[in-house]
Amino acid sequence: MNRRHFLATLAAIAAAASLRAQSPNATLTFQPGPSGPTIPHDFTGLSYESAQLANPTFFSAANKPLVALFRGLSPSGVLRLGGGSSEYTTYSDADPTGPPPFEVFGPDTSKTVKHGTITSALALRNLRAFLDATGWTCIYGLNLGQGTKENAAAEAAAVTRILGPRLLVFQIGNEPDSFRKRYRPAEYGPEDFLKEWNTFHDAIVAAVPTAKFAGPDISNKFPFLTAFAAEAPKHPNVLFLTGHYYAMGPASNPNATLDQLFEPDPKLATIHQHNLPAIEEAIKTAKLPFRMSEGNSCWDGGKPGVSDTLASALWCADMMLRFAQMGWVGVNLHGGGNGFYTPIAGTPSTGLTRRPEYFGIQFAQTFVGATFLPATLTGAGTRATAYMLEQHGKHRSVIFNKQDTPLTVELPSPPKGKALTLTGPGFDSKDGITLSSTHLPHTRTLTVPARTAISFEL
Ligand code: BDP
Repeated sequence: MNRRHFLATLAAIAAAASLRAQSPNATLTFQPGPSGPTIPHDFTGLSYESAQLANPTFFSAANKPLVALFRGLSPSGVLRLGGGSSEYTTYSDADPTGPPPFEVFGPDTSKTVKHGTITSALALRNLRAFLDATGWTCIYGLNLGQGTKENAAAEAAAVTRILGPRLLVFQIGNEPDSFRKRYRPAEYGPEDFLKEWNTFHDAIVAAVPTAKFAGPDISNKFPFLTAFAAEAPKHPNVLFLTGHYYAMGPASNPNATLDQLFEPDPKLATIHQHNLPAIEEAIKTAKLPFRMSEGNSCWDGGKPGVSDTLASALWCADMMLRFAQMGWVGVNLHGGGNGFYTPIAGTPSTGLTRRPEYFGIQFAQTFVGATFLPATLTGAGTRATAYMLEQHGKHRSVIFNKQDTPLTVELPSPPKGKALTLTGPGFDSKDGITLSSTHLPHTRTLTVPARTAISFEL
C-alpha cells in the first residue's frame, strides 16, 4: 500500500468511526411510574476488622489523615467493625500495656486469626473521638463464634457508655451461617443460631436495656436470613437486617477476573434469581430495611489487578446505586491494611492512600438524598447501566460505560450544566483515576467514553 492509499484508508476509517459515534447505539428513556427509594444520608459505609481495634491509635482523632479520608467519602457515613477477626477478639476494661501487636490489620483472609486480639476501653475512647471527628456512626460486631455472653454484655456496656450517640447498632457474630465445621458442628443450622443469638441478646439487654441490634450479618446461606427475619418482630430493638455481598471469589479462583466482575456475573444472577427474592421476603417478614454490612469485589482479601483498579471503582459505584435502587439502606465496603480491595490503603506511619475504589464510592455518594425515577437503557449491551434520579428538584442521569469502547446514547433531552465523570487510563489502572467535572455538548446524543461513569442534569 503506498503512502497516499494508506492515508486515504486511515481517513475512511476515521470517518466511519465518527459516523458511528454520531449514530446512537443506545437509548435512555424515562418510564412513567412511581418513584423508587431515596438514598439515605448514611448510605455510604466502610467495614474494618474488629482486630484493628487492637491498635488504639488507628481509629483515633489523632489519626488526622484517616479522619480526612473518611470525611472525604461522607459527612455522615457508617463504620462497621466485625469480620472474621471479630470471632477472635475479647474485650478488656484495662488499658493496654506495651505496644500494639500490629499497626494495621487488613481483611481476615485466613478466616482463623489464630492469635486473637484484645479490644481495650482506650481503643473505644479513641474510636469515639474518631467518630466525632468524622461525623460517622458505628455498627459494632460482638464475638459470638468463640466469645461468651458475659464478655459480650460487658463489651456492649462499655461500647454503649463510650460511643454514646455514635453507636448505631450491635451485631452478634460475623457470618454465623459459616460457623459450621469452624466454631460449631457440621449440622449447625438457623435454629441453633437463633437460640444462641437470643441468649446473647438477652444478656446484652440485661446489661444495656437501650441496646439496639442489626443482623444476621450472613455470608450467603439465606435460610439464616429468613429465620432471623421471622424472629426480628419479637425484638423491637432490631433496627435493620444485614448480609454480606462479595461479587466473586475466592481470589484464587481463575474465573475471578476483571471481565467476570462486570458481566456475565453468575453471583449477581444468583442474587437476582434466588437471593434477591429471599432478601425481599425477609424485608417484608421483618418489616425492616436491609443493609449490606460487609462486601467488596472479591473475597479472600481481593484480587490483585482487579480489586485495586479502575474496574473496581466502576463496579463499586454501579453496585452502590443498584443496591440503593433496590431499597437497601446502606453498604459497607470491607477493607483495611493493604488488602487488595480496601478503598483506603497503607499505614499511618508510611502514609494512607486512596485506592481507585475510593473514587467509586465518592461518585456514588454524590447521589445521597436523591430519589430513583423509573428509567431504561436499551440497546447498550450488558456492560452498560443507567439510572435516573431526582435530587433537589432536578433530574440527574447516570450512565456507566463498562466497555473498552465509547458508548453513544440518545438522551430524552440534552444535558444541562456540567457533568461528573469517573474514569481512568485502563480497566487495570491503579493510578490516574479521576473524578472530575466536564462540560457536555448541548445535544441529545451523548458519547460516553470507554471505561467511564458519567452523571449529569437533564
Ligand atoms: C468475609 C470475612 C472477612 C474477610 C472476607 C474476605 O467476614 O473478615 O476479610 O470474607 O475473605 O467472609 O475477604
